[in-house]
Amino acid sequence: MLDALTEAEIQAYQSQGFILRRSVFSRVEIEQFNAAIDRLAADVIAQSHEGQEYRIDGRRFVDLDNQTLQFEPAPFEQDLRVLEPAHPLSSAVLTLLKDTRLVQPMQVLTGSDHVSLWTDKINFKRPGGSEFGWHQDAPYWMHDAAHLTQLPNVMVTLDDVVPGSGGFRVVQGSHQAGIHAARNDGTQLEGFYTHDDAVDVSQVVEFNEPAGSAIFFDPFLIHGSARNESGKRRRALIATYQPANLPTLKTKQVVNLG
Ligand SMILES: O=C(O)CCC(=O)C(=O)O
Repeated sequence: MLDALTEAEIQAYQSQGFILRRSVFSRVEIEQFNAAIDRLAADVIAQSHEGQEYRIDGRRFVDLDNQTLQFEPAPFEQDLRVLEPAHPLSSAVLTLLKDTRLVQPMQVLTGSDHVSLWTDKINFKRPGGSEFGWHQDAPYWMHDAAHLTQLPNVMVTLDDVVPGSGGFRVVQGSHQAGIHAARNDGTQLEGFYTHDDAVDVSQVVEFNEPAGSAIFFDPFLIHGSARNESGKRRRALIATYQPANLPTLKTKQVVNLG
């Protein structure tokens, strides 16, 4: 169990709600992965006219088979912001999700000898790409999952993240207070975003880490990121694991990972 979590990491996860492992994947591994997901993005964008388009809070979405494509707001409405789930379309994604460097920590965090996939997505965050408002994942999933506490996430950074490029941020310790108050600003998604008053800014941690780093985080942890003000992309994979033999969020297929 070379990649399993140490006692200190498990304690940090419990108290702060996250664990950072820097440079878990090599530059060569990440370059190959990025080439695959860039091809994937080009393919789904080319097919997106076949899907069902709709708008939420003015932003463009397309449902294409089992995938949801979320586009950037104007002026980048032709550019993909998020693709979820990515694994059915990409063997590179599935291979990464099965890697022991992710699976072994997830066996510990789910409290299960074997794990399966709940959901996965690629965030593309182009230069000028939009922010992710403060939110917790648990409220999104509470109507689909009875095992909310066994849905740990991991973000794998796919580009070097530097200040200004919209690094992933968390509010450490915020997972301990259950579901926090939601925004009430009249938007369609207000119920899914955390109210500003519930965000203790003194506890914010931002991850400006090299490509290939892994941030494991609790499904109740408040997280988000700022707009990408840099001239470079800030891509990331976010995947959520669960105990083995359970169906995924979107396709309802069982995807056992190890
Ligand atoms: O990519 C990010 O910076 C945050 C993403 C996120 O929180 C999400 O996709 O739910």
